[in-house]
Amino acid sequence: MFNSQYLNDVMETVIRRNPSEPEFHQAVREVLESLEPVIEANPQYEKANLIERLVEPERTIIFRVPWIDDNGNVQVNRGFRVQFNSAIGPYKGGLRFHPSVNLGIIKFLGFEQIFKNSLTSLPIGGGKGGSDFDPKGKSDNEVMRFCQSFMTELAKYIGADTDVPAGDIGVGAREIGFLYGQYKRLRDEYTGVLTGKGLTYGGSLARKEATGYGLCYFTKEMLADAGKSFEGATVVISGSGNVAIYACEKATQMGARVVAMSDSNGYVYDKNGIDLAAVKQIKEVERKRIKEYVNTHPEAEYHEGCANIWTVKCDIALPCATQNEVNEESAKILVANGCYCVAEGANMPSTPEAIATFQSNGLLFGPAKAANAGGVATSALEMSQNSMRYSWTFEEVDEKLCSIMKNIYKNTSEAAAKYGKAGDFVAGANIAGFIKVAETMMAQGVV
Ligand code: NDP
Ligand code: 2IT
Repeated sequence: MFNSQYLNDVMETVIRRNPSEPEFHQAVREVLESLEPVIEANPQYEKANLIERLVEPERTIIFRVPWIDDNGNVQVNRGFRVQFNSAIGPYKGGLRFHPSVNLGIIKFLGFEQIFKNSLTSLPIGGGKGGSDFDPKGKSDNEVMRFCQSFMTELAKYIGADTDVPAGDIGVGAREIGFLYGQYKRLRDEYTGVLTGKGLTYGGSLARKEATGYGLCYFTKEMLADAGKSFEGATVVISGSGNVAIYACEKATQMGARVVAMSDSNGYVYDKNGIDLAAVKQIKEVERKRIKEYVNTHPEAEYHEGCANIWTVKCDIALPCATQNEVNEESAKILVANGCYCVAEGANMPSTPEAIATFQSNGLLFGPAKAANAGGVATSALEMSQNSMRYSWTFEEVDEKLCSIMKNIYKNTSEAAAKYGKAGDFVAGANIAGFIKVAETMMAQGVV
């Protein structure tokens, strides 16, 4: 329940109009809670029914994706693209291929993307898409046939100035390559319609590293404000995909010791510090399970059950796997073990109860919208380079990423303080992200 009747009404409408979408409700509720003081201070937003417009996607596309597997059988998946908000730029956001994907998950991701993209200060609107296709265990040819079928429909709705998808869970360089190849073939256009592209066909240096690196740049700022740093800290990172790997790389470069990483089956604990080259070999090259790590590192331990990674004692926790992977129980264990900082690489990895536990115990808490915005920010830099038909060096992109993350921390922290919630970066990120979108929507009229 909110103090504002208007926000209560909007929340009720969201639940009524979007039944069976608990993740979407969760993402909306968190943002509306943060916005209470903003709505109170700006009655023009309620008058223009701005919030009810904000929670309704501009366009939702759902489509059949038929493809033929290696045994000649016809398979059918469901494809989604939610074009949530284009106030400040073309829809921008990743594609997720995972069996758990459904409309509610894509909507929560697309909704959060609006505020995250606004926080980057770059001109990108919010969108998200994906499919319940599971790339795991599929051959490269099956993945290619799926991607070609998916893009055959999606191509009708996207474009370099309309909607620019990228990767997310299950969509990496291989998938982006197949998707791009099919788009180019269908449209006969060589444009920056996707980001995360390969370096030989318009990709940006440092995009692969950007989300994980950006997470560490943001966390470094947050720690510094509290007189702390990564130097000598023990870090636990969940996941072992794109975000987790490059978070591990940067945290290690910054002097931390990352002692645990996971996948959806379990986690590895290496008290000597994770050997990232081994993880890259297992996950990026061989596409195998994290438990393989102990075959080459007998001193490390493998434990079944990914949620138990939060029982590993650490100073800093970086959840980089998936939504709601840290619940209240895990949060309490982290607190009891002396963890003093949690920053989210994944989208919405902490449940509302977990966030409340972190904040009430005085931990530094960096919410996803701010902390993982480096990936999409670098995607926007890829779009700039594509428009210029030019590419910056790794160092140039990395430097821009670093300054964007510093700026996000500053704006988040200042917005929280301005609305009487100093140190509450959840409120700060939601408010700072919202203001730019809200002012733009007001300026553009009822659309
Ligand atoms: P990847 O597919 O590269 O890696 C995902 C990792 O998370 C894998 O280790 C995977 O394990 C694990 N994982 C996935 N689902 C679950 C689950 N249900 N339970 C436990 N572990 C799980 O994806 P990314 O690294 O790109 O994405 C990770 C998170 O970061 C997501 O929340 C994504 O939305 C977010 N994100 C990604 C960005 C990007 O640029 N890629 C940008 C911003 C946020 P397994 O192999 O067993 O499935
Ligand atoms: O959640 C995210 O911000 C992403 N998956 C990256 C999106 C993008 O367009 O680069």
